[in-house]
Amino acid sequence: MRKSGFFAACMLAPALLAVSACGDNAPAEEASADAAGIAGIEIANARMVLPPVSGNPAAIYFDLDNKGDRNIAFRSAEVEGAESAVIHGSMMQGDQMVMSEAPPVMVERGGSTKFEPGGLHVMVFGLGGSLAEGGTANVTLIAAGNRRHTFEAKIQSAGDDR
Ligand SMILES: [Cu+2]
Repeated sequence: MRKSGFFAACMLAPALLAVSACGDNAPAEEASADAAGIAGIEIANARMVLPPVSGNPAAIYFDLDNKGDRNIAFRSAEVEGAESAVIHGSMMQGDQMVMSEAPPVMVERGGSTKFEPGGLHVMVFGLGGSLAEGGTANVTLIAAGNRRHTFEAKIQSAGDDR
């Protein structure tokens, strides 16, 4: 009895160590989470491409890594200075590319996804004057429970490389 208790304790120890090792990293991650959004979410290469014709919607692309410890489903988006923003998916319909509102974008822990031309993107409607070429747009992705992750996207013209 005593012996099995001892072994049980030994079995537990590595798990406890692992948990406390994770805990050691937590303060830094949570600090940045408070400032910038959801812990573990990292955005790279974010850009907002202006429409070739003024008055049309713009599109936002970026690479997203989920380095956090849980899966996250992003349901919607907001862009400061725009009337509205919608997460769009693209698909081929016959020989035409069509896009429509995407179902929630699930990013598993440890996983990543790309918002890219011809695929997922954030479509931005009603661009205000503050959203001009060479500037930055404040983009917020919103997950279940109204957890929000805000990042900056460089604003570029339609002619630039996407
Ligand atoms: Cu779109």
